[in-house]
Amino acid sequence: MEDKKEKNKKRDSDINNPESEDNLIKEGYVTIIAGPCAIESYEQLDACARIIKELGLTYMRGGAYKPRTSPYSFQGLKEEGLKYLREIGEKYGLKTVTEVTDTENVEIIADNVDVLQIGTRNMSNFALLEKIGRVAGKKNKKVILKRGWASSIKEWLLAVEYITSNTDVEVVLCERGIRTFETSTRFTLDLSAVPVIKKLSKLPIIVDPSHAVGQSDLVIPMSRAAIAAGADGLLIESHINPPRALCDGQQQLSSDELKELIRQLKNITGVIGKKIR
Ligand SMILES: [Mn+2]
Repeated sequence: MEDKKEKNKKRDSDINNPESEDNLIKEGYVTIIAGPCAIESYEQLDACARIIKELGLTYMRGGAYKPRTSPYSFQGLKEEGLKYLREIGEKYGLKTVTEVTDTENVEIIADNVDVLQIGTRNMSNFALLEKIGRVAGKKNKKVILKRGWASSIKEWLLAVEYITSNTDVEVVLCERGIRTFETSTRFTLDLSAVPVIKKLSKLPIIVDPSHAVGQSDLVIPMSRAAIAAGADGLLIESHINPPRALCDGQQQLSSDELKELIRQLKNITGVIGKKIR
């Protein structure tokens, strides 16, 4: 572990180079990545992007390939969704994040977005992690690695090594809740992971409260807590019309709720000496 800490330390100094606008995580900033669970149409994503830009944010998320628990659920617009994400990202000057679900779609996703996200179901898919590391390194893309919902922090940090084994690529961890006996939230958001990761490694860590709690009214308080705990950013699901969303409607913030979230977070970031981007 010691060698890796040194390696991550070195990488961290590159990542936090305040001169670089290209970094997903910047020192002194909280990076808020907002956007819909799934890209449903050009118009839907365009309307989401307009709000995100108005709020002064830098990154937009949107799912094109959707790994769903049920094979009968909406599976995403796939290549068509990637095209919308790229076009709308360019239109508004927003950087883009989407999930990679399979070794088959790594290249096409890397050709269309800025950040490749690895979901909770794939944290232990080591062939996929290695391929994403290789492709992201070659094409100069960033990687978000979500924690497996039944994975320990040690297993999570070891998964990073599969991504970085053959390449030097910016990896950002994302805590998204773990499975416990508690049923009043979708998962249990393990916010202690934030300071633990800060203690064990030099990797940046963001928090996804949306999938952790699974209910939109709990997203704002847990977002506040995540930032106060030292998270470098948030991954937030937001939708122009959550009740009509094709997936995860109950946990996506409406445009007004997203605005309220940013307003409240500015109070916290002001106190801890950071800015929102
Ligand atoms: Mn979702």
